[in-house]
Amino acid sequence: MTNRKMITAALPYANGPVHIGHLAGVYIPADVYARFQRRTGADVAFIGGSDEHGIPITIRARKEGVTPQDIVNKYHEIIKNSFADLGISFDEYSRTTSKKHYEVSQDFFKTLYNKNKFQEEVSEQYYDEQAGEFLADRYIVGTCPNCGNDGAYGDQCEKCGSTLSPTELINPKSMLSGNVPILKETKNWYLPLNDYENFLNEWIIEGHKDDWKTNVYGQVKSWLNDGLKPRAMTRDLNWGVPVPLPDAEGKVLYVWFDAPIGYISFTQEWAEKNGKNWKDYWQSEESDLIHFIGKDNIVFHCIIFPAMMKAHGDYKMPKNVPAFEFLNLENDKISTSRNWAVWAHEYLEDFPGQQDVLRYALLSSAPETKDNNFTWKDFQTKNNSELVGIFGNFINRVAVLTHKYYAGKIPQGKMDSEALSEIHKSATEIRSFLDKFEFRNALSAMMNLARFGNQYLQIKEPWKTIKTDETVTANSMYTAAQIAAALAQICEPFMPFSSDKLLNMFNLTKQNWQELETAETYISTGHQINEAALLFSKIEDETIDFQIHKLESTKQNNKKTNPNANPVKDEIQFDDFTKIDLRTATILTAEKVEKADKLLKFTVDTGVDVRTVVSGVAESFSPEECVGKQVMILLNLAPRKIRGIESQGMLLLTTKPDGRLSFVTPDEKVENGVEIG
Ligand code: B3M
Ligand code: ZN
Repeated sequence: MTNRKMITAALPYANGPVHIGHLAGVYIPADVYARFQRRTGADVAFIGGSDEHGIPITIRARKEGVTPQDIVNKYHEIIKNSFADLGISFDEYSRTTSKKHYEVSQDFFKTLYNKNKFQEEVSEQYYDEQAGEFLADRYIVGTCPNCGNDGAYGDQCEKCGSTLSPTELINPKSMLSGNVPILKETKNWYLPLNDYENFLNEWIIEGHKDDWKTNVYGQVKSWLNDGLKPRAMTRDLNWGVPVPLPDAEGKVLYVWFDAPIGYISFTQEWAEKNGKNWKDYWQSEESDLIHFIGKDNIVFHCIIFPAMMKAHGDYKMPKNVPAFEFLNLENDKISTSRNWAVWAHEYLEDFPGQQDVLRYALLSSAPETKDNNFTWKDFQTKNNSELVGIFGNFINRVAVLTHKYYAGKIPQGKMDSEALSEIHKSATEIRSFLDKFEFRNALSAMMNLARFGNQYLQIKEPWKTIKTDETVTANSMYTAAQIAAALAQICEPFMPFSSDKLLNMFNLTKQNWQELETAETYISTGHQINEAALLFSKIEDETIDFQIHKLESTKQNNKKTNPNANPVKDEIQFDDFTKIDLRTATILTAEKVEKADKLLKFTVDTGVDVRTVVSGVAESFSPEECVGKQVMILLNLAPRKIRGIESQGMLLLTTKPDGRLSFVTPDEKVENGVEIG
């Protein structure tokens, strides 16, 4: 195990905010790992950035009528701020539209080109005649030849995970115009992935059968068993890194060629700012390269990018690619397009100062080996019974009682040997689990120490023994303080904000991890602690109900065929409906209302009587247009004074697409006074 860690986290597409699925599946685990490695004293580069050339960006730009650069500028900032606010401690978070990235990715491409690693191929690509452009893989949708999924994309079927090329799709359609695309000749540069099969088999299938996660190993194995094919590393698109060749007008680097190189260019940006040599992290045997990704990115990080680096020749292969599965939300797949998500920035607005609650909840239900599920109820339970009830309760008792009995100074006492071994066990287990990328087990190992501390106090009851036996109490409180101080240290990778508060409360500085596994003391006798402060607060039912309601209205909105339709009002019973009296009626006279631009005063023949009704239609109709119209009236609405006129009832109106009002009318003349039901 080397002591230099080059840690990358998948570059989120800057076409929308990040959500809890991204956080659970990539960014929080990556951050836990980076923070932990720093605590072991490793030389860590934790690198991330926004992926700004993906097709999802041009799709969103097209939808919003702005440029792709407008989209990425907006979402790069939102994403970058969300990560910072959630304690995702990147050493560098950059973006693939940076000048440096263009230089590095073009240079990488030219190196492969000059080494004749590409095959130039003229092929037929799908071209949308109406849009006047070649179609990126993601712009072509059709039926997956493997599983029949109708929403498969030209490069990948998200349902069965298989990689596809556009011509394999059945009934392909252009996402730009909806038309059937034509095949048109064009030249691109292909990386013959098939040339790397032996290398990949030897490196991964032989070399990593024991230390790579089974979900990753299995996917790579099945791809290699199916045999690899040359893959175009350039595209006929207008948004991306231009291909640095004279005969490549109108072509850009394939997004999955340039994006992983972002890890390298961002490392170079970081290294230049910090007086480091980037090659120590990417081209040295002394460095472990670890890619944190979601399972839909396995092929790109275990096959395509390694093949690119192998072709280049100067790079070291990743030591591990601990891809996570997917997180569902309330038992439904998280979806940006359906807005079925808990957005990181919205969480931070709704739960200010509670970053660690989300980190803890997502880590405890991390989709490490299989898809998992996030529910708001579970989030509330994790906070109230574990963070408040166990962790926070224990810490608070230690701090409050230390102030109460010893004026905030750690008493002279004897360490309970079982407690000391519990601390060592927790720190050692966390290291062992994190070395294997087992985050849920590592989190439990941390929480088990808090549980032990809570039980220890429950058994020792210093609040009772203080009355009878000072020595016993001092021993208990000294031991409890050691446990609390150790927790302040070991919770940092998981809950950095709470760790900062605890280190401040106990007036401590960060210790090296190895020390935590063997130390005899974690806080010295006589050490003055600061004021006790609550770490976590109970989350009430109404707070959770609000979030659940928000999702419910999203669900309703998703069913809407007309996006502008307002949500359904609260349900009523049939008896409620029978109370209203709707009738046909005819407007006899119409006149403007003095000093009221929107109002007209009508006399209306309701079949039951002739009455006055005031209606807000003056901006949509002249009085003359209304006379003789047959309309529908709510007859038994209590009379209301409107601008001094008693209006008896209400005419039913609707709004036209241009915003003007129109009367709801029977589709042919009927008698006045006919009931509508
Ligand atoms: N932009 C994220 C995704 O496929 C993709 C990752 C790039 S990492 C180099 O959702
Ligand atoms: Zn499929």
